Amino acid sequence: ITDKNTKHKVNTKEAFRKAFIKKVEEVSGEDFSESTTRHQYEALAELVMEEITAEWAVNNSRLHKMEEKQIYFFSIEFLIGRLLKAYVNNLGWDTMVEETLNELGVDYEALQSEEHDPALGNGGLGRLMACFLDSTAALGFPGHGNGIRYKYGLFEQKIINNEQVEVADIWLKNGYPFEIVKPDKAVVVKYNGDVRVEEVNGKMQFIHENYDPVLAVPYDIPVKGYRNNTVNSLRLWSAKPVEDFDLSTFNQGHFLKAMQRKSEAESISQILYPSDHGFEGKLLRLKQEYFFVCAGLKRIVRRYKKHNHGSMDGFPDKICIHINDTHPALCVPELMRILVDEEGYDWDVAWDMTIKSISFTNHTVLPEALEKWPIDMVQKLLPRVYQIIEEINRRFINDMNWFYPDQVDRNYSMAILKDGQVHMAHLAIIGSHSVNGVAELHSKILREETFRDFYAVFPDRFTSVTNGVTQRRFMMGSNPGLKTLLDDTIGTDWKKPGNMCSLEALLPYAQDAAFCQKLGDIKHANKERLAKYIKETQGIVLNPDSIFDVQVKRIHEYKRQLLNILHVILTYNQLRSNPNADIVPKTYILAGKAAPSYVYAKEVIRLINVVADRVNNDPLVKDKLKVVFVPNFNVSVAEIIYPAAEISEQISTAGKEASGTGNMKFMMNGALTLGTMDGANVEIAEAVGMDNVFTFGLSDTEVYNYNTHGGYRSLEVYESDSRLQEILGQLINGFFGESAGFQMIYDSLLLHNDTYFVLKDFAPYVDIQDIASNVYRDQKQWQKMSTINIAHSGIFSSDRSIEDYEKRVWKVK
Ligand code: 26Y
Repeated sequence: ITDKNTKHKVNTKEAFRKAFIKKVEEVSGEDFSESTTRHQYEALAELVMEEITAEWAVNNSRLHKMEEKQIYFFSIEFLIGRLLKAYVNNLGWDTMVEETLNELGVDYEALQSEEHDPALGNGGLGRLMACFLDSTAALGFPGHGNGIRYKYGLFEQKIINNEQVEVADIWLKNGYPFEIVKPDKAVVVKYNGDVRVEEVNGKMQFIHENYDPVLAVPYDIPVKGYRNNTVNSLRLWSAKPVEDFDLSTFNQGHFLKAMQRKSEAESISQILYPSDHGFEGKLLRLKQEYFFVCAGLKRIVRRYKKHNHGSMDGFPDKICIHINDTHPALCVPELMRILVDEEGYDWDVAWDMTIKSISFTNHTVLPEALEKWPIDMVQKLLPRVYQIIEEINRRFINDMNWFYPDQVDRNYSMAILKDGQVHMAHLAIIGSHSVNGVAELHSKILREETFRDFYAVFPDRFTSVTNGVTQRRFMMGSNPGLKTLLDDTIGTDWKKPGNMCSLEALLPYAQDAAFCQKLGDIKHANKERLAKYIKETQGIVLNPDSIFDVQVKRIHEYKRQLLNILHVILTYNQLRSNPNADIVPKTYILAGKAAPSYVYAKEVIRLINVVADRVNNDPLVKDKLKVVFVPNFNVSVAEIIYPAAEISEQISTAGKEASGTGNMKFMMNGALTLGTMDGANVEIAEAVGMDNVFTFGLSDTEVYNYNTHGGYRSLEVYESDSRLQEILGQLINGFFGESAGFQMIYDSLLLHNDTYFVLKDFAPYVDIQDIASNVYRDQKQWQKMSTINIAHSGIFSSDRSIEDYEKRVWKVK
């Protein structure tokens, strides 16, 4: 299992069995026969950690020598999911563990469920980082995460009376076995105060004084590569007061002040902001952003200097600082501050080093998600960093006016500081050598619309890297049936990191009846598994012979869960007027959280649940139509849902979804995409061919043209479609129960001109749904299409994304 010459203890089944029993008895203080699932989980987690930390130490000392270029992902979110099974699999322990636990009568699934799924991210952006960490380690690159150890992750979602209710996520309540706290590596982060200027030996010195110090304490989580000896790190910072006080020496006044200071400090890493596309501009959030930027850079610089004779020369050749959206954009002025103020470099040299070190990925073009901080807030909280931003801005505008004297207006529109705000995207672009979007279409929109002026000035800076997801978690791990079928059919090489494209060897089997039958059987078993989960958690009984049509993602207007549910209502209306209609039975599964302050999205959740209630309890529709809203969508729930899906709903308004990554997870599990030509759907369609996806709706150009010419008239669409008249009427006429009017949704579609083109795309959506259902009647055809999708899913592995970043951006090799 692992190299016999290392200090690893557990490398045979017999050794594992003994070690496991012993460990269970140690953690429980009881005989093995008395142990609970919790103790068994803790024991296995400890064994895994012992094995990994031994390798980790070897890795770290190799890394400390700084021979290879290191990548650091700075991200305000890392949505890692449960780790125990991933560690077991990556160690190559899976068979050994499964067999042994089975022999001991231990339920491995129940044991895994003891792990609280850490929800340290909102959705796509945070989950992408977790996939990237997995792939970076799998490919053997030294790459590490740097973020925040939130005490409370994303809220737990409950559905009560059809509405979303948020419950605090206390993920640390039973402790977390996969982190190691390193108090000796804590650093101080400074907020507020004044900057005093002093001249020392003819050089200006900027001294930050009277500041409020906060201690940043690192917690490291190992990132184990797939069956190799790479162990990288995810470092999450926790905020603490600088000094814990001695109670006895404090009088009453001081005590309260000290307590207040303590809780102010700790508040920084208290909670993850639960909004994934709406910028709020809260001071605490700005503190968070500087917190992990400052702490992370400090440690990286300290380690670099230690192994480079105290010098920062050559830093950009050995270190890549990759910033995940603009939340860590303060890396730019902070690295400048370190180089200029602390290391004494001239501004121009420092600027060159900074740009060479930093690269930036944008994850959304929605205007409401663009970060713009009030200047006075930044200036007060981060006085020296702000001065540096001012200087970066001044020089940038100067240069621009020098090179483009006739374009003063454009130059000013690109400023970092304007309209009383700090424009974080501008700071990130100006301070990086590489700017990328996350799918081809998205990158094109960045170049041609969102950042058009920057593209004109820095064409070489812009690139594109299409997202990817880790097949090790989202296919091999969550769909073992499929993994085994693929192994048996084309051999096991496709599982090697970076080698997923060899799944194309599957293509001939698309025509193979026996293979297709097996693929269908595996899907059916996965559907039964999901049905069982839903029965147990929600009491709803599903028909596993119906089509499982799934839309799971954050709830947002642009993702158009509303379009989906309007179509469900249409089907329901059709069945009510003709209960014997010859339709293919269908189960609609939706899930996702809404930001707590996003009232409209919460109304959509309520609508879905109200419709589900009505439909599922109507004997008229019997087995033909079911609607389920699965509460609390998170990584663990996702792992049960994707393998069971047959239709993957990816129906965002074209031009709005930067990439999507759920679309890729569905595809590699054999679901067929039903979607708009948006984000990475375009590349999925390209990969499998238009015959093997169901596409519909406006193109991004059509949407753009409507929007630049005053929108479209949703009322006209409504007036010409009697189906819509009936459905929208039902939203407000009490059809779904008196207390359940949906005036807000109704108004958005008809009075406020339907910003996201729901009505415009309704008819084509209904048509493509019908086409998909008809194809499903021909199971051979369906399994053939499914096989072709799996065969072409290799390019959507995050291994491929990481290799692209390596070649286009970091150039590690
Ligand atoms: C500034 C704040 C309100 C904010 C917080 C979170 C802004 C944006 C975000 C998150 C954005 C996000 O998750 N974007 C998603 O990134 C995925 C990974 O690249 C994409 O697949 C997905 O299309 C995109 O919506």
